[in-house]
Amino acid sequence: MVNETNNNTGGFWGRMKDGLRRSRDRLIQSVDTLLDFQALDEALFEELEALLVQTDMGMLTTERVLERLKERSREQRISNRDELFEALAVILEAELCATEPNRTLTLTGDPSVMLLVGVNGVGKTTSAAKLAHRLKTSGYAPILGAVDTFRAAAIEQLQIWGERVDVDVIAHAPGADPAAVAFDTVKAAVARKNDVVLLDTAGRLHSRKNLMAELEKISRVVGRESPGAPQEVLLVLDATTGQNALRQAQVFGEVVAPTGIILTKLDGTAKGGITFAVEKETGVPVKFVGLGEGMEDLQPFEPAEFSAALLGIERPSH
Ligand SMILES: Nc1nc2c(ncn2[C@@H]2O[C@H](COP(=O)(O)OP(=O)(O)O)[C@@H](O)[C@H]2O)c(=O)[nH]1
Ligand SMILES: [Mg+2]
Repeated sequence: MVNETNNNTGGFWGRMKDGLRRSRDRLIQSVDTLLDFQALDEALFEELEALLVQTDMGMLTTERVLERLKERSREQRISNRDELFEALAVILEAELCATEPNRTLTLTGDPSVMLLVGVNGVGKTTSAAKLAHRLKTSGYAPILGAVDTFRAAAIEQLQIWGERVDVDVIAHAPGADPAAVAFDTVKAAVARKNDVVLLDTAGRLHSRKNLMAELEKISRVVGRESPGAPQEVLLVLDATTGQNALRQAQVFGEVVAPTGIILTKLDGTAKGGITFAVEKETGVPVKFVGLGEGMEDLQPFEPAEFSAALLGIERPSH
């Protein structure tokens, strides 16, 4: 299944650990020095606060998390660095699970139609292809639609990916009506017995009104061809853009109703904390994360693995 927990992701999540390394190493030194004196004092928590804020976690979340860590360090008499970081990872995980977000993809449609939306360059096309690959590997029969008809290069890019992951791509000429491509892709899916339709949309944010009209038309047209479609509207956000990603989430949240977020480019960024802020501000669950440019580099979001990787530690066994 697509969202099932894979315990073999150490290497994958490991790619996230580099981004924060320098500040974490500095923190670890401070922790060790302070622990020599057997005291978890204010200065240490201030450094931890700076570290978490630096990940773009947001002030409110950071403060709440550190309050809990203080409580726990008193209760459990935390006396070494590993215990402290493990306790913090467990608190971060709990923070991401507090509202019990539904992170699974809806795959019950006939076919299930998924729209990938987001501004230019965030990784929509790449994520559509990676998701197609992932679904195919899990036994589904996906098909891709080149709904971004704005540039010829965008269509070609998806076609090249389609060949690479061995998934059919439905495309029209550049400049064609995006909704017509969406419609044809769903029709092709029905005819070819594809059970998942992945639509790679354009990312122009020329105006909210136009974007809304275009995405509404696409939704209406695919809904006519397949009842209940689109089952998913996946908002793609680039983690390296920090606060900008947050703003994009807000804008798109006003235009469409995203059912999930794909957070890309978490490899090598120190801004992974944006995950917390994005979920808090939008109420939309992060369903997948991108940690590289290859076809395998998209994984279901796993709060425990993610929280540990953000702190650069192995996943605590609890
Ligand atoms: N490092 C890294 N690069 C990514 C990731 N996802 C996408 N990219 C790169 O980001 C660039 C833009 O991606 P693209 O899919 O064309 O974005 P789009 O304009 O939203 O369709 C490409 O060079 C991708 O290879 C990721 O998870 N990690
Ligand atoms: Mg694209």
